[in-house]
Amino acid sequence: MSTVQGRLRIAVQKSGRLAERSLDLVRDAGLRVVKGNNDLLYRIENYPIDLLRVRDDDIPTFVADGVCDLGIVGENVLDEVRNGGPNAEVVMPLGFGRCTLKIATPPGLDYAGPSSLQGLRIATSYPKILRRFLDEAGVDADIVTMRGAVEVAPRLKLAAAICDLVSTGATLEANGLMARETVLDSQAVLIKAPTPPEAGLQHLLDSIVERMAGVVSSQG
Ligand code: PRT
Ligand code: ZN
Repeated sequence: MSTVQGRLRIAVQKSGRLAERSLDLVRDAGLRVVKGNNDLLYRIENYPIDLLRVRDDDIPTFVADGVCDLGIVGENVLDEVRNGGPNAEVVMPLGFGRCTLKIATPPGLDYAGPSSLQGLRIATSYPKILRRFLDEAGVDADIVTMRGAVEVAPRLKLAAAICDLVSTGATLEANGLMARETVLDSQAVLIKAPTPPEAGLQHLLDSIVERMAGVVSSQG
């Protein structure tokens, strides 16, 4: 390793639902994480690797641009951020962070399938994924993009329906909403840059991926 000039970078969520499990995976793969004095960057002390700790929304772009070599992010975010240019490649699903993007409405709405959404306003943090779903269903509806608190939109009359992530269903229930359609099943995935790492780091990258795969498969 002494001839290696650079360091690999792995993008992980700084704080939130994927943060802890992402660090666990890194540690279980044999990487010793040391917290630096810089909150954005953790160092791996036994390999030339750094963890870049960022908002999950930034991870697909960092990896697509090759600013980071690997990343851990939800399929929902990866899908929403995808654009026309070179994209990050999915290496493997990681078996955590499972959730489902669902369309939900108040129970009073007479619902007989996606066509019942025709002409309605739907609030979501995932406008691109929702638009694709509606287009495929041949439904023309208005999408209102909200960064958070999507579940309160119907009560505030901001929208007639929502499209939001669901795991236990407690949030929908607490807000008196009924799940109507599944738009996307999601879990955390390992992604990699479309371009190889700088010279000398490919072998390390391959071995990290291999060990992570071992950890994931041992967790069944
Ligand atoms: O700050 P940053 O941008 O990094 O984080 P964030 O706030 O955007 O995301 P975060 O930490 O909330 O979620 C990160 C990822 O975890 C998501 O992109 C999903 O891939 C995954 N995940 C798994 C979930 C959930 N389960 C989940 N239940 N993300 C969000 N939720 C929310 C949902 O939006 C709703 O508000 O939890 C609520 C519903 O949960 P239940 O259990 O009541 O159904
Ligand atoms: Zn986010």
